[in-house]
Amino acid sequence: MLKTPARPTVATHWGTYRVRMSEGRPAELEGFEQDPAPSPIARSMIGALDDPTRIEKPMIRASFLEKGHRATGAGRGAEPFVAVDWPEAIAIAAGELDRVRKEHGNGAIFGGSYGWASAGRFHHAQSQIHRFLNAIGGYTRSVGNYSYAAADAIVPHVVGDRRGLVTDHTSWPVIIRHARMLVMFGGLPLKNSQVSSGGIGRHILAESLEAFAANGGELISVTPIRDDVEERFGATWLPIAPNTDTALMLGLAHTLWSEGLHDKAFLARCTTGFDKFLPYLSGESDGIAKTAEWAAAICGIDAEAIRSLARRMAAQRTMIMLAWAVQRADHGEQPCWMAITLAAMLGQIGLPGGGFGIGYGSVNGIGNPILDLAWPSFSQGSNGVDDYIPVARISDLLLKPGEPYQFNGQERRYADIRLVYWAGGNPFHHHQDLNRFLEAWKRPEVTIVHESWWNPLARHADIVLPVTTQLERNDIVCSSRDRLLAASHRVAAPFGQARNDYDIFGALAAALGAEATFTEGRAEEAWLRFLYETAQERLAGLGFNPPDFETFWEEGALLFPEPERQPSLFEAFRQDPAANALPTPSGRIEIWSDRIASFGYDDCLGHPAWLEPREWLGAGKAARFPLHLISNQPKTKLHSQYDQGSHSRAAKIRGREPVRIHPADAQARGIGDGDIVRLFNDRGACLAAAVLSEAVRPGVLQLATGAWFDPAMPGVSGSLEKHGNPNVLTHDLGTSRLGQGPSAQSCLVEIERHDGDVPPVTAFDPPPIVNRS
Ligand SMILES: Nc1nc2c(c(=O)[nH]1)N[C@H]1C(S)=C(S)[C@@H](COP(=O)(O)OP(=O)(O)OC[C@H]3O[C@@H](n4cnc5c(=O)[nH]c(N)nc54)[C@H](O)[C@@H]3O)O[C@H]1N2
Ligand SMILES: Nc1nc2c(c(=O)[nH]1)N[C@H]1C(S)=C(S)[C@@H](COP(=O)(O)OP(=O)(O)OC[C@H]3O[C@@H](n4cnc5c(=O)[nH]c(N)nc54)[C@H](O)[C@@H]3O)O[C@H]1N2
Ligand SMILES: [Mo]
Repeated sequence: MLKTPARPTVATHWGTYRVRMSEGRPAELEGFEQDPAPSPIARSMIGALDDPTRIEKPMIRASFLEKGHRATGAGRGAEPFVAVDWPEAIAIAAGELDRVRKEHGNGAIFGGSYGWASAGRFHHAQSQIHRFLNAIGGYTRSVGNYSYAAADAIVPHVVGDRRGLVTDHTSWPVIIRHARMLVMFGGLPLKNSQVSSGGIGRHILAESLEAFAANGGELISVTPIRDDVEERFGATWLPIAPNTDTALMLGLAHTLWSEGLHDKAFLARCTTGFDKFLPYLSGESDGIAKTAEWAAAICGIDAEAIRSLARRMAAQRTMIMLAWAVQRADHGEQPCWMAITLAAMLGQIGLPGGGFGIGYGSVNGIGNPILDLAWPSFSQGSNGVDDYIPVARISDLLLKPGEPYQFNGQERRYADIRLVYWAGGNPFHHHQDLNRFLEAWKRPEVTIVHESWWNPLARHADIVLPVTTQLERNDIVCSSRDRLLAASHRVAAPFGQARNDYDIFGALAAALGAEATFTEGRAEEAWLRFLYETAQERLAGLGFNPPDFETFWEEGALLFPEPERQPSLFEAFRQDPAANALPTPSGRIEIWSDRIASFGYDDCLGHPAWLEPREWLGAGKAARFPLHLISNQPKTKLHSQYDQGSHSRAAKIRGREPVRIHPADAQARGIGDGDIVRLFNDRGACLAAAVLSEAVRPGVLQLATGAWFDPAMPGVSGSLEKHGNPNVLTHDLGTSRLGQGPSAQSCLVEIERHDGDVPPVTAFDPPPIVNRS
């Protein structure tokens, strides 16, 4: 077995740490010496190794153990569990997988298993589960993500691929040197740049913003929440009404056009369709000129401020940045398309520090200068089923088998799912309208889950298989958004009977006759050596000389230098649009798209447009639910991970998630600071603790995601959620038929003081565990 060095390293989604050991146990995770801003999220990790929420043994829901898949799904989340030994758990799970694939075909297994799991190339739960399910014949999968699904659909129609969204962002060093102004829709919150999927060498956002500001650069933060940019960076705050960014951008575009400030030469050379967009902008086609006044009435920002901003954007090198949150809303495709259109009108796309970029403040890695190399990964094999859903259509999938739906120009039908297998994600965290999801989750015959903790997903499963945490196994960490190659050392023995995902899938594969395909005869160490050697070879191709595996394992972390060449986004295209044509139908940036127009969608037209969200402050529904709820990412954890940990719990108020409210809105409702409040709408209700704050725009509430779902009546859809999980309030409608992305940020609610009895939070109490009857 691989030896853990005396000074071990742990590499996580929130950064790299050196472990101070004491008497053979981890005592503290200390920030990596090359990281200027280590994240405190890691503080929760050691205490959670053996806290009361840990799952000790394989567990089966009581009635499922008795009746198998004939047990009603209605008991999920409400029933006690029975502990079983590993051989029995593997036999039951393998038996169900085999039955379902034989009776209904592999397409009846849903293995999308969306979620962040843990950093690490080998113990990557998504790769593990997909490789396993592929080895036994395949599964219905999910495509896209909750982060930027709408952008992922629209951006490739506009620029041909995912440049500026997923890859090729202009780097921070280039922005610092050349940009004079950043216009940031959704701000650049440091809280979010604590993390990046797959691992982090250095946290770069704070130092980049400092350097930009020190250079005299100007920051404009367009967001409903002031501290989306920290005060010390001196940004100007434009407190926009949520979900109205497209209207504001149209107002800016109208100003540019009406004052002749748009770059006609760039539009002619590098784009297509401005002529078809212009009648909409000018109002010639619909009688509504998208003037600054028109925009002001929608977005709540003064018309003169809009005009002045447009002029300043045209007068200097300006980068338009869009947080992913802005598109996680009804018609989330539109602000992406309109941001690119606005950048095209400014004519700075392809120039250093100009143009646009999506996601700069959303995770640490966007704008990080990376190496031109593909890091190795654990192969998933190939899927014998080619059916899929857009990831956020999970409730529809389970509730509407066989029904048709639209997705990006296709008519598709939902599969008939009998078995759901989840490892490395938490849909009771990530999905919208959890009361609806709870009903959907009762539908399949079998649900199998790998978890380390009794979180809401584990509590709602039939078969719960306990897995190791990152501190309990060895791994290799490298991310496509960083220059880090790190070891993550095993610093603790597995808790109870917890096993690695790999070993669980290996045992299942053996039971189902697929062991050789799944393991290729390798155990953990052999896989790590194989992955390292692949990385070594590719790094050698770039002229680096990484050490042998033993030295690497001892040192723990290698951080490679920034590449010298850092081209700006679309630099080559701008220089020669014919030779470096974009992979769009026209070869250019498409301000009008024939292809999208041909779909005939009224929720995504042939050009970017202001399409009213179903829920926003201007909607009729605001008469009953007058506040716009922003459920953004939590500062003290990653999603629901480590909500039970010390760092997350320290930020709760009387055990509940804080909800920020403007003092005027609080006063109108008799709500005081620290009061327990009830947020509600037609879909559900939750309790939270009020924090009065002028950092939120009037009319807006902010309740971060991540509190473990804690219904007053377990298993009963619609009961009061006690802990502060905003997804009992959000709606479960796709952004549009084009993107079908999650639209959590379009959500109207009302809030009231909760007088009387306050039910205790029970999210961190494990479910009842009983003896076999
Ligand atoms: N209202 C609202 N909802 C949202 C969002 C929002 O902005 N607003 N944001 C959305 C976004 S962008 C995202 S990405 C999602 C995030 O949703 P998820 O990624 O599903 O959330 P996590 O809490 O990270 O879930 C990961 C789970 O994997 C488990 N895990 C960790 N390591 C391992 C492992 O090695 N093996 C196994 N088997 N399990 C492991 C953890 O315990 C945890 O339960 O939430 C979405 N939901
Ligand atoms: N600490 C921590 N960091 C994280 C995560 C986490 O769970 N914890 N999750 C990671 C993941 S998976 C992702 S996808 C990213 C998500 O990154 P984002 O989606 O960018 O993050 P959010 O915090 O949801 O939103 C950022 C800000 O956008 C603003 N905003 C919301 N709606 C609107 C709008 O309509 N218009 C405008 N102009 N602004 C709006 C809100 O004020 C919010 O604070 O974060 C990542 N970073
Ligand atoms: Mo995300």
